[in-house]
Amino acid sequence: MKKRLILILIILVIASSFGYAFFSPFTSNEKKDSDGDGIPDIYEKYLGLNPYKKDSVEDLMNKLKELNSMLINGTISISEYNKMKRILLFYINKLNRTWSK
Ligand SMILES: [Ca+2]
Ligand SMILES: [Ca+2]
Repeated sequence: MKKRLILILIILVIASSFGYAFFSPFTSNEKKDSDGDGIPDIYEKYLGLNPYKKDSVEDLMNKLKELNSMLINGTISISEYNKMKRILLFYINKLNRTWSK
């Protein structure tokens, strides 16, 4: 009786870890980095970068400048700007750290 309960528990744990892999937003899809520049494809698409061409810190800085002028021109909302800026700064930081190693 106890053995059966343990078996059911084990099956539940395995099933839920599979479920996690299927439904988690942080799956391989999110981490997929086609050009290997350290920025996942989904963020590149979101930021308007090319997911199949390596981007450098300079490219990201240029994107940031572009966003700044978009904000001034009113072609981007402040919340969208903040979201994109946060992602850009994160990857500028990350690439800087990778390069200085
Ligand atoms: Ca990339
Ligand atoms: Ca890229």
